[in-house]
Amino acid sequence: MAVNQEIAAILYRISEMLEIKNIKWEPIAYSKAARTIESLSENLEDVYRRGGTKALMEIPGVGKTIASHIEEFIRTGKIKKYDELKKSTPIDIESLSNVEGLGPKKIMLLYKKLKIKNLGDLEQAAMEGKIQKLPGMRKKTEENILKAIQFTQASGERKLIGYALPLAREIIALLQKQSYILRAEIAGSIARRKETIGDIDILVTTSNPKKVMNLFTSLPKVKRVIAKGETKSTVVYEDMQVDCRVLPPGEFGSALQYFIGSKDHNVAVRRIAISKGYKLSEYGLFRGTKRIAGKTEDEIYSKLGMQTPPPEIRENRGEVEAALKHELPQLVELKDIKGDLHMHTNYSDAENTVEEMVRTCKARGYSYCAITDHVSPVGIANGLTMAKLKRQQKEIDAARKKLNFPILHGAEVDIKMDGELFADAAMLSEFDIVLASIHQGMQHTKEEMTKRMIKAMENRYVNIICHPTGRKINKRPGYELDFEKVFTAAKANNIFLESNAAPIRLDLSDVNTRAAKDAGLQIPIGTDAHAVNQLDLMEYGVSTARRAWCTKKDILNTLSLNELLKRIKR
Ligand code: DGT
Ligand code: CA
Ligand code: CA
Ligand code: ZN
Repeated sequence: MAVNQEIAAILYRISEMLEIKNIKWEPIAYSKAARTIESLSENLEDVYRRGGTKALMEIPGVGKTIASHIEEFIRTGKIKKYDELKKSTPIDIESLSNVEGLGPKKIMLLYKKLKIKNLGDLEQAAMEGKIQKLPGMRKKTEENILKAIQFTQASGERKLIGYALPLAREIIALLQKQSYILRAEIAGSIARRKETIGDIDILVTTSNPKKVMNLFTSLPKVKRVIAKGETKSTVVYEDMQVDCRVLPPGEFGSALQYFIGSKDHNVAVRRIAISKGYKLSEYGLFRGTKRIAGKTEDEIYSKLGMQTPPPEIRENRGEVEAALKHELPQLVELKDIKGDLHMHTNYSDAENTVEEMVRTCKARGYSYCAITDHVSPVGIANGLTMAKLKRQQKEIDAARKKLNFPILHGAEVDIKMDGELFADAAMLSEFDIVLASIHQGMQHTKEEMTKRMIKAMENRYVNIICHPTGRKINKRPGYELDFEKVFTAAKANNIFLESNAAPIRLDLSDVNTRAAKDAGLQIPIGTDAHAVNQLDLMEYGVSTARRAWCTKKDILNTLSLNELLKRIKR
């Protein structure tokens, strides 16, 4: 979705929720602004970059409050008011308004008369013929609702790993609390840490399958039970479909091997099994009818003469061959990361102070960090000016002493259309480390974008290019680059290409990270944290690096501070 459409959709939802709360006037203001924005020809991000909230307020129907919501969305990808309203509204408006033909008026009616809060309630009421009896509803409305529910459920897009993994862990924790559950593990694409997830797969061994199925289908966040069987059930948990399978302990390893996937990996492994006279399935590794392995994955891979590949690389991209030769790489781990090189504070567009960010880095066990606030065209993202920079220097110095922790004073500087930076040498020379990013003007050709990026790399103050392709997963593909040229220029100028750990970006992607590594580049992983809790996103950067076959030495910020400083010197 383009940003205008995304913002308009949220404003509509705010309007609907306010209306359901019986609030006067405000809903009209929100829906009016949403309508204008929907049909606006200029991109809101561009409007904002051109003239900040002032320019936004020139859009008809956009006042101070809505302009500040738009600003918030552009900076953080969220609108707090929306999240708060969602929390305080008993009705799942988001899903209900996705049903064609249901507007706020009808949703409110359904809630008042039939206590309908979510899609499950709606479907039930429609099937029982209760909806056609309401004023203004007809038999046809009811039929349409049932059809629309089916479509809504079928067309749900893939979710970001950053959304899916915490949900999966939450379910595992709830299952593991039960004494009758011996093991509960995540399988499927989440185990492989793919950037997007279709559905969550969970495997369980238990002394009591029936109890597990009852528990799983009645977990607090289950919105709908799609199927409930003796050993397999499927539910919609929050906004995700989840499969849960119960297995006997003797098959747990073979089931894990099968359901972790990927399908392509499994096909290749099964071929190895056949070539050795075995048969491999989710039920075990068999010679004839005799099961010779199945309890653990290691047992199976070892009988096949293979190492067990870490789930992140099971994509049939060479791991099967390497495992047969016992030449799998020792992949980088979260504990190898010595510091985070990309984070923001309240000096630009983030929430926390320098001290709060640094304290959290220290508590994570890092041995250094870099504070990298925005230097952007005037007024945008509230970036650093020379005066602010000087103040920040003092504050960072004080934090270094107070917390006894090494802090690199860095900046994230915008790359202009012509490849020049939005900061001059006088400013750039003040920093210990300089990150450069493209945040605007991404609609140019591959050649132009490549040229622009290489120009920025040639700037002698730059060390790291952030989120190099500018993609946002499920939102925009990012611009194209001639990677061969970019890698060559990076090496020639001692520039590093970031692997941005924010789940919406994961940029470089796994595939591009692997290409960069193969070209001989070391990769810095940065969280781009805009609040202390986002420093936790490091794990997604690490899993992407693992999917790219990176070892510890392939990752720049596994170096000690001294080594790092030597390494980035230009
Ligand atoms: P997703 O859910 O689309 O993000 O991706 P996965 O990989 O989790 O796929 P899913 O949930 O359909 O199936 C889980 C795993 O089960 C998959 O990674 C491999 C295995 N699997 C599923 N269907 C097949 C199949 O037809 N053949 C083989 N060999 N394995 C399969
Ligand atoms: Ca799955
Ligand atoms: Ca599945
Ligand atoms: Zn940033």
